[in-house]
Formats: sequence, C-alpha cells, structure tokens
Amino acid sequence: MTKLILLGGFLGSGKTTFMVKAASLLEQQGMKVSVISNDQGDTLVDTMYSRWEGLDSHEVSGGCFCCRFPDFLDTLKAVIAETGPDVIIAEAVGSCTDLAATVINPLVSFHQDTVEVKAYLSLVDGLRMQKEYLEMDLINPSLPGEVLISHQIRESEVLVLSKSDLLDEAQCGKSLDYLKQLNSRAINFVCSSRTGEGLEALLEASLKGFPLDFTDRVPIDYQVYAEAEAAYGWYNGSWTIESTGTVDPMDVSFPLMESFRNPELGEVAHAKVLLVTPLGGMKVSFVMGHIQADDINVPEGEVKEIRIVLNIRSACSPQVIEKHVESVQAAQKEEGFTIRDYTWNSLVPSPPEPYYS
Ligand SMILES: Nc1nc2c(ncn2[C@@H]2O[C@H](COP(=O)(O)OP(=O)(O)OP(=O)(O)O)[C@@H](O)[C@H]2O)c(=O)[nH]1
Ligand SMILES: [Mg+2]
Repeated sequence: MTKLILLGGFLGSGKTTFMVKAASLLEQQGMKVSVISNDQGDTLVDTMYSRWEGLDSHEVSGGCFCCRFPDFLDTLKAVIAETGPDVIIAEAVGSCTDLAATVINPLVSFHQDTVEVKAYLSLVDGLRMQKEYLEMDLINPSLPGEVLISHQIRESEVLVLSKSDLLDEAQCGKSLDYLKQLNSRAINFVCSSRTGEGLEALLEASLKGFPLDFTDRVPIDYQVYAEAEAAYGWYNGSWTIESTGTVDPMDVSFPLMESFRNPELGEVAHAKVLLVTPLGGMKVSFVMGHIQADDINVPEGEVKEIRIVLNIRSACSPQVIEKHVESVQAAQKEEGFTIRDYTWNSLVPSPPEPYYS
C-alpha cells in the first residue's frame, strides 16, 4: 500500500525543499514517489518547482488540507489510482496547525484502506530558532503568532530542526534543548536539505513509521489560531516581462528579491519567486530577510522574456502586497521591459474550519 509522509512546519521552514530532496533520494533507491503541495490560493511556486524538478507533482489549492480534507483524500486516491506510487509526500500550508487531529487522525481512523500514514514531520526553521523564536514566548504563548508556532511544535511527535547547514554545533544544541522544553515527547532530528545531513536517517525512520498516537490532543483556541493566520496577507501572481534587447535573469531576480526589504510589507514570512525562461529556471526565496536560490537549471546567458511567478505571505494586508508588486512592475517598465499576461489573486486566510474537528 502507498505510504504517506505529511510535512508541517511554519512558512518558509523548508518543507518544499525537503520534499523535493527526499523524493529524489527515495527515487534513487528505486521507489516511485509523488508529491502534493497545498495552498490557500492557486498559481503555486511549490507545485511548479517540484514539477520542474521532475517529480510527479499534484496540489490541493484554495484551502488547507484540514479544511479541504475531502479534496485531499480525493487527490490521494487519484494519485494512487493513476500513478501508483510507493510513497506520497504531502506538504501542508505553513500557517496551519492541529493537523494531527484534523488530518492524521481521520486518515488513520477512517481511511487506512486508502493510504498507510507513516509519519507527520513538523519542520522547525533552524534560522528562525536563532532569532525570532528567541524573542517569542513559545513556552507560555499569549500572542496569536506565538500560540500558532508553539502549537505546531507541541502537537508533533517528530520535530525536524531544518537548515542545519546554517547552524553551528552550539546553536544546534541550544535549539534542541529548547525544543525539548517545548515538547519533551517528540523525537528530534537535525536536517539539512542543502547538504543532505540527516536526510537519509530521517527518511529511513519515516518509512518504518513513527507512532501516530494523537489521542491526547494538544488544545488550541481556534479563535486565536484564526487571528494568527489572518495576520498574513497572501498573494499569488504571475506576469511576463519582455525586453527589446536581451537580459540576464540574475539582473531581474536581484532587485525583485531586494524589494522585499520594504518596511511597509511588515514581516515577510516567505516570498518565493520562480523565474521561468526558455533557457531554464530558478527559484529564489526570501524568508525573514534571508535570500536564497534553489537551483533548477539556472539560466546562463541572456534571454528576451521571463515569466515571473510570485507567492508572498507577509504580515500586512493583501492590498499592501498588491501595491508593492505594482511598484516592482513600474520599476521593471522603467527599465524598458514590457509587461504582459499579469494574473494574480490575494487574500487573508479565512478562519480555519476543519472538516474533522
Ligand atoms: N541553507 C538551507 N536553506 C534551506 C534548507 N531548506 C530550505 N532552505 C531554504 O529556505 C527557503 C524556504 O524553503 P521552502 O522549502 O520553500 O520552505 P517551505 O516550508 O516550503 O515554505 P512555504 O511553502 O512557504 O511554507 C528556501 O530559500 C530554501 O532554499 C536547508 O536545509 N538549508
Ligand atoms: Mg513550500
């Protein structure tokens, strides 16, 4: 039977990067793998990126797995019927929590003939642990954002300290101590999708399966949870820029990524960009001021046009993000580009109403 690994963890914590690296590793070991992305909107960088990486990639859009449980289940069934993978890795929306109760438990209790749930891994961003999480009170959370992140860490039985390549030994040790304080029953892993550190051991353990006993539900106040999610504006858009001459895609990506250091946007939890050109593409992310490229087949040379796919989740209203994108496009026009085929949607996540509550 197809095995399922579900990934949770806050926005930008490294879920997609992990999913893509893990899927490639498992495929190298001879397994057939499919992946499922999830988002509140559509036009998803994550789906396009994983597809571009050669993976059998699917998505549940327009709401999170918990609120769209029937869609998630239908997608699982369709993927299994059409592709018959050994493993499905599914990535939840980063601002989601309570997945153990609303997704894992129902799958294990009512749908064990569809899929064998093996692991629910919650990624904890190693970089955020060094900065933001030290300033928050996750042990006795009171602010909505604290409540959400604290719950994500506390509900999980497997915590994955991500981006370990950016941490030294002392930082890793300190972070693990802190995670233990927050959730003493969880099994902890340290992992880097960039270097591969810890990945194989984690995957091996995941496929064997972790105990999925979530009968002692970790409580969360849904009103506070809704408030935490609604603090973020959500924007997904795409457009094509065309040059009369030629352009190096790097010269487009750099100012675009730097533009997110705009205080009007508030805290940019994650801005991800896919630049698609006839020569290849690249994905670049901005997480809490940290810019990093994930190679696909980075276009080397000059091109005449670039498709830009942009997903932003930031602590401001969607209207502020829309205005920001308009100013980016105005700057691109001033540089001599023609802009066409602009489509976008933006929203504030609506209060979570899980199918299984
Ligand atoms: N250095 C380093 N960077 C990483 C690692 N994993 C992910 N990243 C970077 O972190 C950024 C966000 O990674 P994603 O995988 O897109 O994060 P995500 O959790 O899927 O984000 P959302 O889907 O928006 O919630 C990207 O720039 C990645 O390159 C890692 O192990 N090491
Ligand atoms: Mg992702």
